[in-house]
Amino acid sequence: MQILRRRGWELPESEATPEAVFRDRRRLIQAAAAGSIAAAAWPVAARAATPEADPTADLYPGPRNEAYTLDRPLTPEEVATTYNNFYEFGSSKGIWKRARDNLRIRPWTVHLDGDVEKPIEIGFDDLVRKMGVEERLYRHRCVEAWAMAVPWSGFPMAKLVEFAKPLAKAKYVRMETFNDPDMASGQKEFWYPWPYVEGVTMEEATNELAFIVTGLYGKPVPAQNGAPLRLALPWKYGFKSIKSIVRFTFTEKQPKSFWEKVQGREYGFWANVNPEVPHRRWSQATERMIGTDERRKTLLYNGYGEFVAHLYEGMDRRKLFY
Ligand SMILES: Nc1nc2c(c(=O)[nH]1)N[C@H]1C(S)=C(S)[C@@H](COP(=O)(O)O)O[C@H]1N2
Ligand SMILES: [Mo]
Repeated sequence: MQILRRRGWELPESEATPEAVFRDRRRLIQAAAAGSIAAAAWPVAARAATPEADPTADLYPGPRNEAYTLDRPLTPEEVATTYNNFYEFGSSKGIWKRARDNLRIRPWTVHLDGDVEKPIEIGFDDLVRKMGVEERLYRHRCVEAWAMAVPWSGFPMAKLVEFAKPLAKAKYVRMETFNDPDMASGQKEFWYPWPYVEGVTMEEATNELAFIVTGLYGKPVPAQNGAPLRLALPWKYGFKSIKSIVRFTFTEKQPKSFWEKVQGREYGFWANVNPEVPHRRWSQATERMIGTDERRKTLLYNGYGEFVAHLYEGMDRRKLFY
């Protein structure tokens, strides 16, 4: 039984907008049947996600994990779901419709392989039910100096690592996005080294902050934000948070990421947020909250030092931050 809880981004009851109608399934179906909701009148966020059709929709919203708090207001849902980086669907920020209309997420098989006791293939719906979901409020900081604060849902990456049963020799987790140029036209751009790849150390993967995202704003995560499962590493630049993952490979070798292959002098393996180390094209001193003109000072480790600073003690400071 799902208990309806009021959340910060939900509209007050008094605003009888199409959004409010959308949230009431029965009324929506009746209204649609009666032809009283024109598709164009649907709010952006409602069109961006179709929880009704999703067999895991009953899992959301999961219980909020209160250990992670924000220092700023949440980014509105219609902003976070319409301003995206997802190069598989194009290099502009406005690819959300293209992702929504083309990304097919069922069936979706997740592979866990490499240095593991035994390789596992599991369907996404089975995996998310096995892992369960909770909700966390996290900041997200893109290297292009924009930021957002959103309620992700999902499960700790540590739980997935435990399920995969890696061998002691595994030092890294390499992750891969789907590769399907017919579905994702950006992947026809042959100068990019598809598929998108990212990697973390085992210590990072099992740090409590590393989070496998399956939901956003109390619903299954929309296509454009990396459905059906993506990573959230809030202390690192956004490009580390790989979307639409199909494979987790445990390995002794440090993985070479998509952006490292594109431009190794601009994008490194560690990519920890640091306001003092500028990127070649963007100062990292401040950030703009998307949907606003507000600029904020960027924090070391994006403000998550208490959770992660110990992972990097004694390491070359400069190398860690690009
Ligand atoms: N597969 C894939 N994952 C990706 C990207 C991408 O282009 N492809 N972009 C990254 C970048 S640069 C950022 S900032 C975030 C953006 O996530 P959002 O669209 O949910 O804000 O996704 C990251 N993960
Ligand atoms: Mo980014």
